[in-house]
Amino acid sequence: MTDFGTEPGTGFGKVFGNDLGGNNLNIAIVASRFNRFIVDQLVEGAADALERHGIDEDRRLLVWVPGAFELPLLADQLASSGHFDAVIALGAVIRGGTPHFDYVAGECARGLTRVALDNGLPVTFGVLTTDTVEQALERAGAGEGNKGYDVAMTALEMAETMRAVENHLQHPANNE
Ligand code: INI
Repeated sequence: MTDFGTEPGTGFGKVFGNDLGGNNLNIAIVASRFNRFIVDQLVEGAADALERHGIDEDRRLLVWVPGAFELPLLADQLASSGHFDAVIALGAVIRGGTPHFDYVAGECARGLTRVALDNGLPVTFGVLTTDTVEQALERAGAGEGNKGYDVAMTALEMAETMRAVENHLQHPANNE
């Protein structure tokens, strides 16, 4: 059996998570143009988080698609390319103006989950699903109230965690 050593004071041989280092990560954003005045703000929030955590512009890619329903397909193309450590999906589905809200929002969420699991890559869900435009705008504000910012942070943490766990599983002795 592999001896993972002991992380002092934690009760575990090894602990991973909570690392937002952002070292040398390549990050793709796929964003939907529907309700673009809101999604633009999510993209800005995500870019701000990546900037603050040292992801240089040449390590960031942004792809626009027509609507949230199209996000999973592009996310899959990006995730399966082998070029990225995480994919961030951004969009806004608003019930007020969307009779087929449940289909668009539901299939988008389901599709993105599948992309993450099929590719073994973090795909974060930055798609606002709200009853009104006002609620969506509240979640796309400046700083920490911005869902784009939040899911970019999640993408960085997940990418770092998966990288660290993978490295540890491949070479446990190097990480003691
Ligand atoms: N797409 C969205 O991203 N948000 C919405 O609120 C929305 N509404 O209201 O319908 C929406 N519809 C378009 C959908 O995502 C697809 O682009 C379209 O059905 C073509 O496949």
